[in-house]
Amino acid sequence: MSTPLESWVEETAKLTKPSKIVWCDGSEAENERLAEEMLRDGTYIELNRRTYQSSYLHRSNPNDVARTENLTFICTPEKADVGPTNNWMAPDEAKEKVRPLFDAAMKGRMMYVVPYIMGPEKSPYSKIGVELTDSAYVVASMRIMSRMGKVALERLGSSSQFVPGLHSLGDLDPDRRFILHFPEENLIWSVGSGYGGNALLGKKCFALRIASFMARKQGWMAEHMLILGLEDPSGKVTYMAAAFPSACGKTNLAMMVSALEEQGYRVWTIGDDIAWMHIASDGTLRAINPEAGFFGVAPGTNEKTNPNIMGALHRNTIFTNVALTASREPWWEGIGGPTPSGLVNWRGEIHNGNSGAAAHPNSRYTVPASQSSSISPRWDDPEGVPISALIFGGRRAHLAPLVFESRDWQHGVFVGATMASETTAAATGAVGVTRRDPMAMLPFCGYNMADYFAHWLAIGPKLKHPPKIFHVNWFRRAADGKFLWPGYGENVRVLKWMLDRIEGGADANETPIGNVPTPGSFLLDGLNISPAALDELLRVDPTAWVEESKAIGRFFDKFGDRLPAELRTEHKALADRLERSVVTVK
Ligand code: SAT
Ligand code: MN
Repeated sequence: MSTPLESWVEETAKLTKPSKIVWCDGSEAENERLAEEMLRDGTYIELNRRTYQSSYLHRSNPNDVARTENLTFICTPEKADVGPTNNWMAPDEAKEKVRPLFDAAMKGRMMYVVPYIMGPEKSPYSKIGVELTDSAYVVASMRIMSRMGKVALERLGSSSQFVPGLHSLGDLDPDRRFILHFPEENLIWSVGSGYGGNALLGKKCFALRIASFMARKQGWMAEHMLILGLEDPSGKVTYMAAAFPSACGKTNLAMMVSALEEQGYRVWTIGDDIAWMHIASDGTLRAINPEAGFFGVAPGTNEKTNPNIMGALHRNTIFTNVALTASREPWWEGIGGPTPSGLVNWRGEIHNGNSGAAAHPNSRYTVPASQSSSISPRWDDPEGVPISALIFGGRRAHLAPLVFESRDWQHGVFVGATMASETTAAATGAVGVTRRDPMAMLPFCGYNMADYFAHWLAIGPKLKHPPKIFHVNWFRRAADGKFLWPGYGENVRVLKWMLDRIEGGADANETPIGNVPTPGSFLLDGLNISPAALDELLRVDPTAWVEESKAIGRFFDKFGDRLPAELRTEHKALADRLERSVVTVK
């Protein structure tokens, strides 16, 4: 008798008609064999073997360089179940429409069976997925990003408890590109893209969209959050999770080399993109990183912004859409130093300065997490780490102060639900437009966001010590357009302020939006920042916030009656506090 997995593989092969089915074991030998094949067919480009061992460059189709949110659908019987922020198709209609695109799609190609675990191998919180794909690049990427192969197959056994994900490159035509989620069946279908979150189905599709749906039913949380540990001078480590939209610095924050290392503050990395958090029996919120690697944005990464990752990228790394130097090393804008001559751009053309950036703005590295020297000794702890702070944030050139603390859990959920950020190159579409991105989950929540807010509200009271909730903005600009805050390793000063708040120290001023640090409550040793810049960073402008509050009201209106009443209450309280404060200022 065949197992549920075997039956599904067989059934899929009948539809997609591959020339061969390859069951992946995740071994070194298999990885080397695939690399050789990809070097032969041009999927991989060899890098300098001496300086970038077992590392490769991949160039994706120029029409396929970022997630495509407009082609991403949640397929549930009722449209109302996906809410106003998701694209919807009815499951039957979606299958009818997209099944023909899979018909014989793998003719002349391999179909790889890729079993994988999201989460530490032995964690009770981990889950199994299986991706069927015709892309060897996806197989090699999944091997870095998850616990892939034999370990997963052994854990699965003959069980039907896995998330099936069917992926085909199709013909890479955006008109025939669909990323479909069927949360009621735990099923994923993706066709027409070989890039990132569209194609590595364990990441956004499973670990966020499908998992968020599961998490609501099962009483846990699947969040778009990095996880870090902040070590204090006594050696105690406090764990924090932070949600920022894609390409807003989660990776750099999680891997930061602390500017306060001499004072005994150090940052340890658990994860850089996704957190699965459970209410543990001791009443703490416990987080695991479901991933095993980092799929990070390359441009802007250098020895100063992220020395830990720079050290990690010299082996076992796949680079996607970066530029190539004459000595066959990867290169991108903001890597540091002058632009070398003889560069080949991400499209494979000689870089001449007229053809835009040499590396695509959303070019990436895919690297095993264990290779970063910042990796926490507890990064694959099966029980996860207890979370003491949750941090929301985004890119706001104006308005949001460097940091503020919410009053309590309910207010914190309001702060997360009303987050906004300027868009980046991580998704197709305009860049730099401010959009509301609740909990950084706008493109990743697998159900109605109003219900997601209700789920958040319900979690807090179930925790013995709910984490404190903060909001940060590293991206505030002065009147001359320059960033006010140096960011990167200096962000540890903000984390330290949070730690002090958790432990009952550090002063704050109450403002209409929350508690903002007093300038004196920051440890500023060794940082050259003017008192005026610090004042501006911490300033809350009630008049500007009145406008923000109106925009929040319009955003909330989208959800109609489904929006939890608590959030309306919080919004009203904010509006009242702002009104009082505008009157006082006048
Ligand atoms: O979704 S991707 O995995 O392509 C990257 C991101 O947007 O975080
Ligand atoms: Mn992300």
